[in-house]
Amino acid sequence: MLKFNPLEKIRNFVIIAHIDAGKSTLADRMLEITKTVDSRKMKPQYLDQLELERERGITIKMAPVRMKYNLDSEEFILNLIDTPGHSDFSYEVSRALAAVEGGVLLVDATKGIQAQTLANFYAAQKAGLKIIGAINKIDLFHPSDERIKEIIKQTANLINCDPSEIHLISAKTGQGVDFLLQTIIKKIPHPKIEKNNQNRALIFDSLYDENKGIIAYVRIFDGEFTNNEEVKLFSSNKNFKIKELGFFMPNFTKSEKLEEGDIGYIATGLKEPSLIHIGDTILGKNTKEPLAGYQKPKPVVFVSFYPDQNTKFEELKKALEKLQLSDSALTIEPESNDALGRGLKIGFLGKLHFEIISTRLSREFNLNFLTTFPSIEWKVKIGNEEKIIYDPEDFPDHPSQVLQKLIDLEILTPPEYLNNITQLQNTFDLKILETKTLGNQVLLICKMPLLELIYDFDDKLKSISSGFASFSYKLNGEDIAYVSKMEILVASNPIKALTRIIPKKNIEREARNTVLKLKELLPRQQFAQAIQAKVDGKIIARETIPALRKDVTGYLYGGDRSRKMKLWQKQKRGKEKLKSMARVNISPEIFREILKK
Ligand SMILES: Nc1nc2c(ncn2[C@@H]2O[C@H](COP(=O)(O)OP(=O)(O)OP(=O)(O)O)[C@@H](O)[C@H]2O)c(=O)[nH]1
Ligand SMILES: [Mg+2]
Repeated sequence: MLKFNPLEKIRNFVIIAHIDAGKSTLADRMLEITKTVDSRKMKPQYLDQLELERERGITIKMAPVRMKYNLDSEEFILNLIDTPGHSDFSYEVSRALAAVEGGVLLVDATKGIQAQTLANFYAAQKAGLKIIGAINKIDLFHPSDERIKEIIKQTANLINCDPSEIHLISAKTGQGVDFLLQTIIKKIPHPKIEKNNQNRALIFDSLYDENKGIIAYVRIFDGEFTNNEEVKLFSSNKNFKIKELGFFMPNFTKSEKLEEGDIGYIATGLKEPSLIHIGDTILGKNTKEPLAGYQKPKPVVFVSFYPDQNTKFEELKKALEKLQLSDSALTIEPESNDALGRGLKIGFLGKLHFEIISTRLSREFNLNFLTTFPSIEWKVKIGNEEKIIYDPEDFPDHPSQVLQKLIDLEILTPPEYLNNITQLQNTFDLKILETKTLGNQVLLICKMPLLELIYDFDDKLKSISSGFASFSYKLNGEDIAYVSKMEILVASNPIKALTRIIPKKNIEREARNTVLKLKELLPRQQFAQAIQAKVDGKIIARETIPALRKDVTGYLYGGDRSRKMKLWQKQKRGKEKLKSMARVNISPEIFREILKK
């Protein structure tokens, strides 16, 4: 008699797509069909559990969930990982890809194939996954609509399958989702053992828990793990006893053991974040060799964080390290500044990533802090010395040469917006190198300085194309940059957080725009205050913030009001005042306003 192999009953898969294609909504229908979540508890985008995910209507974290489904009176285990679509969170996607055997590539019927559809598809293909194509939001179309036929054709072309294999679904109404689940079982291969007699788990994500310590999200590749077992972390060479293990249902649900092919969690009881590395292997009995880990992404946006008011440096550091456990794309390095003291230089994968972390730090950890202006990495030469500058404040006045990073950019658009996109070359330092046709869309191959992504390139591209054009990019090469440092002075005192690096050719215009915007954004005081932009020792733009009306110090400073008033009164002239101006807290929203072209 054939030995029953439990691996054959498991399917591990991701849902991948461009932002807003309906991945989390599709996950909702799967949770319902498989009765994983009680219908009374169901809410839209159920797996988006972070407060910020719900507020912004986007997925930030990947979310694993274990479901059960009966097909031909056999019960299958379906481990689904929902992924984010925004490119700032693409590291979440790539880690999820390494934990599964297959994926559903979702295409939004109202948009067709988009830039992240392509980027995610190629990443999944490289990871060797079996891909099933599905066109979502079909409820918005008549079945015979020509546009749908075209999207089916293009999706089939991309995946290299027959158009008849592309699923037509509505994550909203549930149409076609049951059939999709059956295809997942039939077409996605079941997990296979990598090595016999080994016990290995890949850590693809983690989370900090006050009681259980660090919880590792794992894919068991070989062998099994049981409660209370002594195991070891490969890279930190740290032994620990498994405190608890189990599955995502989608909440943590205890079990006795995790077996090969499973996706689940292991509570380590460890409290020290530096011991757990994403991509590390947990080694069980008789096991020495690790699994292949991940290539870490390169951060592109840098912001320094300094503790403020009652917040201590150590608290800020600990909070960031806890966030890093569940957001391993973050990089953290200590830093210090004359006026601001000890701080941390944080590397992000984009502007949105920075905004999210900044908001989580103040909301979830209740911390007060100041940040510098979001910056990219500048390679600066002064004489023979070469330095990498991340904080605009450190930028020298007369460098002999400055190098900046460039990106290869791919823009995918319906042809009717081609003209508008070409016009973007007037606003941004964008060079369109080549245009190709891709089905009924146009693919533009472009080059652009990375700096332009800090501005509102993404929003502008979206608005000039009614949301139809999309882009993806990768870092590639560097070029000489002609840039200068611009400082902003309020009542003659420089505000550190507003110092930034700007291309010389735009500097007059940027200076004017910035002081005009700040005039609106900064609070008024008892007396009229000059607001000035200074470059190379010269004031090149000036506005006046009119006097009072009412005191709105709150806009400028975080924290409690009576405290602020005391601070305000205590504030002395001269050095004291200069220091306090250096400590002005600028919110990510103000940065975003200033960065609009
Ligand atoms: N009409 C219609 N709307 C849908 C369908 N699926 C999703 N939507 C809507 O599309 C929007 C985005 O849905 P989400 O499920 O959050 O999309 P997502 O792909 O998870 O987005 P990210 O995780 O941020 O990349 C929401 O407003 C959904 O209600 C569908 O089948 N039909
Ligand atoms: Mg989502």
